[in-house]
Amino acid sequence: MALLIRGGTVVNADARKRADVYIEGDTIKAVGADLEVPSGVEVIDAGGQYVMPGGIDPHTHMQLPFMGTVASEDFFTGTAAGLAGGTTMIIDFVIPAPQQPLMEAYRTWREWAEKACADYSFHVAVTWWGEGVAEDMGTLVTEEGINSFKHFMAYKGAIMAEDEVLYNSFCRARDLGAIVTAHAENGELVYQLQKKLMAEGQTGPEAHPLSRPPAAEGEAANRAARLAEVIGVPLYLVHVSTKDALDEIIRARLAGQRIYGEALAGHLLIDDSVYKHPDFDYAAAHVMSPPFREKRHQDVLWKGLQSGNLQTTATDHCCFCADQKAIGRDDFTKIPNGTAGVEDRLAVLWTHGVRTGRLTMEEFVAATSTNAARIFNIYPRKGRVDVGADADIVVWDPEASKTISAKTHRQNVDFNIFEGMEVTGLASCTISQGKVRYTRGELRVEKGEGRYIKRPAFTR
Ligand code: URQ
Ligand code: ZN
Ligand code: ZN
Repeated sequence: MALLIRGGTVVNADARKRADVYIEGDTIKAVGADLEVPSGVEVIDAGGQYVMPGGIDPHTHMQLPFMGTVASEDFFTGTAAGLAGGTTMIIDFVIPAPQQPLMEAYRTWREWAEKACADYSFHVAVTWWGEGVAEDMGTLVTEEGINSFKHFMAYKGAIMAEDEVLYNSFCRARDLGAIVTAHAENGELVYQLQKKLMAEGQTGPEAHPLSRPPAAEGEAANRAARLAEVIGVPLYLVHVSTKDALDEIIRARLAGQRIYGEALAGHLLIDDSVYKHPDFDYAAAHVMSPPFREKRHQDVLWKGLQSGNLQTTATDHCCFCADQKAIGRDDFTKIPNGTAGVEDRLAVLWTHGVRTGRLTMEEFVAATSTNAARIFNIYPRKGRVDVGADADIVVWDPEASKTISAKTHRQNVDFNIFEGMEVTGLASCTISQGKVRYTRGELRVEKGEGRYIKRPAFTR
């Protein structure tokens, strides 16, 4: 199977150039102007379009069992929706229950992900410490190609990792040449504020952001950064949503610490006014953690991306339909946390990033693909349009536009946090493993075509 992408402008994180791209099998074989290729090769006309590395979403939760229910998007529908939006790889999360062997949970998630139609990998969460955890972490790194371990500092009574767990896991990850990642909110503070708000009769979704103030994120970001500094392990903070947390990253980076930050497309564009909406379903649909914030944080996050203090963008795609969100109708602490985004991330960031001048095209590529590949050690196999790289490519039509809506999206959820948003800049064709999987509105996917991508440990 061979493909020629003709007439486009190739955009990588470091440069752009007018070039054709020739693919054989699942690998890019040539990149250059006016390529001569064998006859009979399928040609994709990329004239007037950009040819970029397929998006990598480093933060998704397909079919996650969480807060008494299961996320409505599974690995097939979620990776298909990603392909429709130009994302060709996800990094999801194995989240063991406390006391559950990490390898047991890992095998379960691997089974679930078999149905994926695009490439995937996993961060493995360390939700407890004890007999076998260190050993399983070792097996995951040396045999399963896991090089990142997640820590939830929130969700007390469920998957929250206390400092002792953080300390032990961070040390073990360091010794294995792995990176640690963290959901940085002070879970005890959130738990106490939730109790206080409920006792005061504030039971609706409007209380959700009140229980998770920016200070709760800033404290945990500092604690995670300080632990990582003393222990000597690289740290990646997921869904950085506030100036408070970003300031901690900047402080640590200025001190020479190896620390990275991720911004969600939602946190860059949606503010906390959504929780004041009178309709429960609307407000509850936006309940995720950390919550959408006051507008002032959005400009800070955009500046974080522009300055390189935040390196990646993601979606934290974790879908719950209205009937699931209604579990928390009388108690906001029981509303399953999570929102969607895997299909819309690139179009939203192109429209509000590149078209506004906040990001150059190269910075867009870095933030949607290349930096995640670099940080999680799969670059340049992923995250670059170049000879020898995987043929995961998005042909991007900068003039195509649409209105985002749950009525038309491919995500398996009945709500879209970007509902009604006009976006300009869309994937016209998405290529995964050298095959056209999406073209001009048509998905050509089959369950099981996705590959599990191993990510090697970092050389010490
Ligand atoms: O915290 C996370 O990242 C998971 C449980 C998804 N939910 C959320 O609200 N972010
Ligand atoms: Zn989280
Ligand atoms: Zn998450």
